[in-house]
Amino acid sequence: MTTPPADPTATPATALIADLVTAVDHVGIAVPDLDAAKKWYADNLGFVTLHQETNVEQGVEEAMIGPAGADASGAAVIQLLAPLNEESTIAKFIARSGAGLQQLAVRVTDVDAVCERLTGAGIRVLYPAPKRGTADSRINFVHPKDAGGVLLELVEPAAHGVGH
Ligand code: KFV
Repeated sequence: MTTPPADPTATPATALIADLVTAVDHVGIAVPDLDAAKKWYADNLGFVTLHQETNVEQGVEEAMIGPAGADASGAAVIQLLAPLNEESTIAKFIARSGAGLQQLAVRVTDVDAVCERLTGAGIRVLYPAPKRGTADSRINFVHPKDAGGVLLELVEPAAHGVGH
């Protein structure tokens, strides 16, 4: 069964940030060994590495993986997150919960406006101003305690990128 593309004009205008959210961008998985995780997804799902970088501020070596072409189409992908050091939020996460799903990220058109609206509604975002994310995106996070137990990332892609 195929699902028809969503009609943006059909989105209820009453939702807090509905007009600013365009897609599920990625799910982030905390992994202790990036190369081993990439190999597992390549060997079993045929996923390729679409992008890889080190983000020192976030304490991660990360790889965006998915079906070939997922980056061009803007489809949701998987972000493998390995800790750079013991102080990394990913190291803390793995120590507490083990490897596994660490975050869900949604793509937004204006992360500043999103954060302003969320904060105004009493929903905690982690940073007073967005930080640099994957491929020069601008990111912030909703605290997991204010998002049903899920760390929710808000991603505004760089102007030169499709998504991710
Ligand atoms: N998911 C769900 N619950 C979580 C959680 C997570 N990822 N991390 C922490 N918690 C829960 C935790 O179990 C605890 O619950 C509570 O939140 C506070 O934990 O019922 P409990 O036991 O009280 P803390 O404060 O001990 O946790 P801590 O690890 O110190 O901080 C949590 C948090 C969310 C503030 C921290 O992980 C954070 O600042 N995360 C945002 C940055 C991040 O995750 N960076 C790595 C990914 S970089 C990335 O995604 C990039 C670069 N990108 O572009 O996409």
